[in-house]
Amino acid sequence: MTAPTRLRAEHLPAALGLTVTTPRLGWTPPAGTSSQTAYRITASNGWDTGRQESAACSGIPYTGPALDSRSRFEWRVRTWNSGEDGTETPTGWSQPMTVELGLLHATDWTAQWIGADEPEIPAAGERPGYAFTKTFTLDAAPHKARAYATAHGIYELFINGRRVGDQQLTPGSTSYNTTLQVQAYDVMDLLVEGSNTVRAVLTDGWYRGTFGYARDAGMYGTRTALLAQLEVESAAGRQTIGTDGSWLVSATEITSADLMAGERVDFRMHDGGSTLSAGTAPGARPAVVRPGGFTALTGPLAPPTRVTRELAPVSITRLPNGHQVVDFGQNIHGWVRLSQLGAPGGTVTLEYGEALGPDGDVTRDHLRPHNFRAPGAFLDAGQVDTVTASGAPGGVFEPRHTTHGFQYVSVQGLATGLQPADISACLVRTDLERIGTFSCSDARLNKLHDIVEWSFLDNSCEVPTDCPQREKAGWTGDWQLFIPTAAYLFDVTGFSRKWLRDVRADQWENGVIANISPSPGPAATSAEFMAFTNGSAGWGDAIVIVPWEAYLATGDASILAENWDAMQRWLGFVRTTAETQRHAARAAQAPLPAAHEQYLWDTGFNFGEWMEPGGPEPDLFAARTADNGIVATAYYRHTTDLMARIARVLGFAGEAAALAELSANVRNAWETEYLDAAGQVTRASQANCVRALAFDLVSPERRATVTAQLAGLIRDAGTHLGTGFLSTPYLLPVLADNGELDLAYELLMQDSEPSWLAMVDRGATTVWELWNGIDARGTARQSLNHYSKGAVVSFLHRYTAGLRQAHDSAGWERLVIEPRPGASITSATTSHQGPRGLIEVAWTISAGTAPEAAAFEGAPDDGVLTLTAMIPAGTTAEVLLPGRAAAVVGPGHHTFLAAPGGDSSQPELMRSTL
Ligand code: RAM
Repeated sequence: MTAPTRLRAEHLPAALGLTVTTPRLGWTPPAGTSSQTAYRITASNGWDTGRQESAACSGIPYTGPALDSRSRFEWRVRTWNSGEDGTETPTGWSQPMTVELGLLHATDWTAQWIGADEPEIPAAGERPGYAFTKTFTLDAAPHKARAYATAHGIYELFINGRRVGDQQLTPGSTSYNTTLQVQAYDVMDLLVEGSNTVRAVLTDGWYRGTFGYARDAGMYGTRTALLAQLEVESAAGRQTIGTDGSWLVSATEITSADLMAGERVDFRMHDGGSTLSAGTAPGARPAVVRPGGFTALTGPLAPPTRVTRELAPVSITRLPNGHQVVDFGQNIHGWVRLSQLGAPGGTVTLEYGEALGPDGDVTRDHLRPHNFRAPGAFLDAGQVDTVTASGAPGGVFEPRHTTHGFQYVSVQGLATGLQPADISACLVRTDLERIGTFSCSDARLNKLHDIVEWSFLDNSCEVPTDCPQREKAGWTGDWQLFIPTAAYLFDVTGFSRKWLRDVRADQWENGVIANISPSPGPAATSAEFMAFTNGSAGWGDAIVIVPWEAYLATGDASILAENWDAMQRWLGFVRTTAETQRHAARAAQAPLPAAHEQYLWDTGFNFGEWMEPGGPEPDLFAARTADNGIVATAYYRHTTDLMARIARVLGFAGEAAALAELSANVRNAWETEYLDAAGQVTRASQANCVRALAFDLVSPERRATVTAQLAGLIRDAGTHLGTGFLSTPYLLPVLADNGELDLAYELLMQDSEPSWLAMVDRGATTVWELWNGIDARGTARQSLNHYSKGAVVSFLHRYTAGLRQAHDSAGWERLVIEPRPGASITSATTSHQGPRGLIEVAWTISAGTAPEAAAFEGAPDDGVLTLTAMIPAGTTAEVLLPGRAAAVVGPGHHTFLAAPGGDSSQPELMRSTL
């Protein structure tokens, strides 16, 4: 019997340690049903909703007995669905999902914050890991045991020599001043009656290690600390073992660990604590109890970080200098696992990089940031680990307290020849579920899709990052550009909610959204630009665009509600800036402002389009006073337009009307200021034309002129794109939507620089920050792993394969299926696991002689397009095929035939089954 599947609590597939007392539940209706008419939830704690007449399958608030710390229940759901003939049938009960709460109150903690006494703290990047150990006795075998742990730093927990859980980089990255995640673990299987040893290893991590472009250290504090509490239930009652002054602190084999610099391990210092079941380490001393708060502690909102994949080397090359260069064939984020450690006492160095220099060895030169403390100089790129073997058999090096972005590792100081089985690359990332796929008949486009996915896999560790090596930072602009693409391919709901919580926490008093979240605020960073560049159009607007996209993906309006206040404060900053400031150049031209100027945002720092191909090196200091009004005002329009729609969703009718009016005024101001009498964009660039069309900045009658201008600029550039960060995602869609589909495909298939396929042809395995990240001479420039330009693959999903949501649909309730074939592509297929179930679209074009074509009356010479679509329960799809009237279909499998350039009045619906 069918049953609902994919049960979720707070959008999470596993819910241990939640700290919300009314978790919202959801499920996916069974395939093969047309719509849900009612549901019933029952739970192990007696909660029973009874039959609820409702089509809702997500966002169902828990309404059972009050939940408190440690509360646990298993819930199941069954639904009633209407079948093909309209009759109602019940489903079976779903598999159960367990929800368990963590510790909700400060008073739940008997544990104390502890740390190591550090009479002298080594320089940042040189700081060792500490072990905290406690041996205790359990009077009886446990029947339930939980560990709750967090840290100021990065911790790993071991019980009786076995690692607790498979999460990495715990407690994860958040804005620590306001939010610190606590992990809850089921540790029953690790404990025994009698003597047990719990041990934690603690390093600097994001809390006090170096981090980001400027390599600042100590951003959240100068002392690391651990908080852990074990709660064990047995026949002897409940026993709690919490961190306190009775724990012992000792040195570890980690002689230094830093997220940017790398990790050094000397296995001769290994005290056995992670593998011995009992005993205290030599040189151990009592831990120091630190004052530490409990208010920032919280459970998970996002899935945890794990090693989700391992890659074997594709080649190992020994260079004349003895270095062995391992190529994993793929740019990846994480670390290596190395089991060939060399002679006892000898040190092996691992240098990680994305590119090779002319000597065939790893180069990190292109990843070195400017040193703002010494203008003209550069900082070290970091990413170097060392390991010293002890000679004990079975030693494995896996630096779990740092991460790197790399395709290659130069292994130095190892006399033995490395074999492929000796080393692998571990992908470390938030364990996001894949929910979308795409492929088509063109191998290079499939490769492009693949490298874009990899860039996201590599930049989704804890927060959406700009790049996994040089900065690893949660840049707002990058995520607002890429979330529509990411949300199609992966479930990024919890991941985005977690990040938005930091974005809100990091918002400035005046409404400015910090460029990077999590971040401790500009006062904690040394580089001047880290302060004045905040508040840029296209970056700050992430507070509006990201919740909006997460809402569209899920239909969960609470994501909008959570961020509404922060959106308003951001808009307040933009609006005040626009209304009270005029750009100096404008003021010099005319002392009195024209009426429309109150709607122009043309002052303050703006990144502008950022990284246009062939453009000058970005000058942040010049951008401080430059007039970027044409970009910033466009975002002012876009943000007010989205906020008007958001207000409508939230039921704020008055605000919606006011925002729509403001948005219309900004739009008119943009048109007045930035279009000339002939209707051309005055600051002619592809980016500005794209925005004019994408953000609806020009009157309908002027769109054709701007489209022609954009097409002209593209042709003038030899049919090459000329866009940078902000407008690249919109480039092909606006062409396709404005009658230039063929030109969109010409750009997509262009393979000379700048283009996406030039990256593919030059061997990219991830998307580059610069269009010429590897230039024609083969030299690497800047990061080779920035996903933003990869947002183009949304075009493949939405236009090539032809699956998108209807304009005002959220949660994939109403679909539009409209394949827009081009570029000699003969087939495409895409799938998306939406909140209501799996959506699949596939089409092929077969020649006029193929059987499908023969069956198709009047089969034209250019073949027949066969489209199949699977539509989940509770969903409708409008099917638009070339030259045919729209057809609306509901749940089920459908097959259509059409002529790619046909002119019949109806799509031929061949088959439909539920
Ligand atoms: C770079 C980052 C990021 C971008 C900013 C403006 O340093 O890598 O991608 O958003 O600059």
